[in-house]
Amino acid sequence: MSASQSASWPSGTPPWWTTAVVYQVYPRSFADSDGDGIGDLRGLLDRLDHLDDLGVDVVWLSPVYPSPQADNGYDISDYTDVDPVFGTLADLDELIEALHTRGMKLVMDLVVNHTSDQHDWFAASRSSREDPKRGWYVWRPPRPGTVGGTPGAEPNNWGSFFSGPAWTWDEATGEYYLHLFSDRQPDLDWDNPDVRAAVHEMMRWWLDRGVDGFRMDVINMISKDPALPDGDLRDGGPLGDGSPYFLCGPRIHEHLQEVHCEVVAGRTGLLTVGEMPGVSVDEAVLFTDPARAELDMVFQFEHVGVDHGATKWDVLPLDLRELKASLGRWQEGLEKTGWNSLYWNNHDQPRVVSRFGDNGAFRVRSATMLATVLHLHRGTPFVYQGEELGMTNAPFASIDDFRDIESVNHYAEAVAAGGDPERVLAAMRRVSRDNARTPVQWDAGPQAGFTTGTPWLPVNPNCREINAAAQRDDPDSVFAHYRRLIALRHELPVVAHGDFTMLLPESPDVYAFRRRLDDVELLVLGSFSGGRVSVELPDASQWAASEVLLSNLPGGVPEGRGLVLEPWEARVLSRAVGER
Ligand code: TEU
Repeated sequence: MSASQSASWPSGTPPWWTTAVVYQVYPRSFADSDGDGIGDLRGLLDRLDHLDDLGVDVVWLSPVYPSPQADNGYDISDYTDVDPVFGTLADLDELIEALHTRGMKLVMDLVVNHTSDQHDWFAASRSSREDPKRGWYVWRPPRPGTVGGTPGAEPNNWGSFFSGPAWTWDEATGEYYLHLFSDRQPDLDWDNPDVRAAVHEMMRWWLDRGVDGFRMDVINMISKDPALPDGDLRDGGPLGDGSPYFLCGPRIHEHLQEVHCEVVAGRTGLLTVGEMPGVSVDEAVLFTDPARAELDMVFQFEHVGVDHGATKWDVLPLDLRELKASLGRWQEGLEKTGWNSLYWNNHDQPRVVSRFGDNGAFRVRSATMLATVLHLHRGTPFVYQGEELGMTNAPFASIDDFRDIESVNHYAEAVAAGGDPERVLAAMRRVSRDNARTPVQWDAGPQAGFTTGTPWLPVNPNCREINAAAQRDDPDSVFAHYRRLIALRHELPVVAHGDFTMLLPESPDVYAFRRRLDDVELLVLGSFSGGRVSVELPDASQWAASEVLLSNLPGGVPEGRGLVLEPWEARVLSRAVGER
């Protein structure tokens, strides 16, 4: 039985987003129209042809709301406006209109696990213990028997994601507030019905304005175990891991069903995506089961953790078998119920061609191979700006070149703890989020055509070779290959809806799988090797007369080649099979 027959969609037909491709814009680094060195909405408006040419269906816009920018906009101080650095609400209205005219949709980033410490809600909440908004955030007294503000007096031992404790002492009111991220990002208390009502109202306000959905930031962290217990100690230090008490917490499904009911139900054509670090396949099935009315899809993290040691800063070499085991498990787990999102990159991940490919001699080949493997899975692919050009990690020279709060805090903490600065930096060059955030490389001119001013984060010097202008009309470019992959998903039902079977799970250098829908079968092969490899498939002879649907070799696969792959080659074969 094929997956399209087995998957259960309430209406009987798969939703529109099962054949869609999403493109993520990180506005700060996309295109700058006014020369202040920071990308903006008018810059994006000027570049919509690029997205149109690529053929994507949806734009996910990282936060453009007013923000002190402690975490580049993931610290919001006003949910219903646009930060002047990015433009105005009128620009945003124009963007919605322009995208809709071109047949694309706009999905906003929704950051409601926390606000900025500069949000009016938090200003009120911290003003006094009696303020009506005190209970909108998570305030707690010091640990019994300790003196507030002294080390170890925090209400529990949780560490924050951005180094240091997850609690900050407020001298004026004599309590601590919780922040899973930086101290500039206090967590909202979702147990408080007024908080939930305010969030629902704000979401409706955006939908009424014309946006088409939300990507929900760390949404599986909004429900905490009310006892806030200590976590197991991390790395032998004083801080504990609170994740068992805040990931997919006790009321998470209830809260998301309420969001669906209060905000989404009754509207059509929307997309809701939950970003969920640490989510399991079983939880993801619950979140995305259409019958439960929670979310359309989740952004999971398992496959981007395969090269992490004890922390993300301990970088391990890629073991392809683990990557396949992980993605294969998710394909299988969400085959009958629910839906996967597919991604290699976003604004938090290093560039995939530098991470899992070869960003030297085989940059184009390995970038197109990685794209092929990902886009031929079942799920909704997400392309992060610059990925479609094969952009690489950046050559950061010293700590002064980094801007990201996570990286900057990590360096300070690791070096203070006695770490060798050069080793700390070496890891940061590989995994820092700033790798994803260098400006988009539009052309070979000054500042890569990103800005007429000084960019907030330096342009990668490889922009002279790697840029959009050089690729747009080149049929062998990374850009052209992404365009073909996106078109394939739109044109071939087997790509969107076919079932998925992983092949050769034990091969250390070949990624191979089959897709099948009705009488069409695809074989997808990707080489993760810099040498030639032979693919040992038991049914190899059956593919001898098949059609080459897609190849990343200039000129295509040579006649009579057989199942031997060139370095970093990707090949998609198609054949007709008897109806099952
Ligand atoms: O990220 C969630 C998250 O947990 C991680 O990806 C985190 O950014 C970090 O890389 C862990 O090492 C989301 C946003 O995508 C991120 O940009 C924000 O900084 C974070 O939430 C807080 O809003």
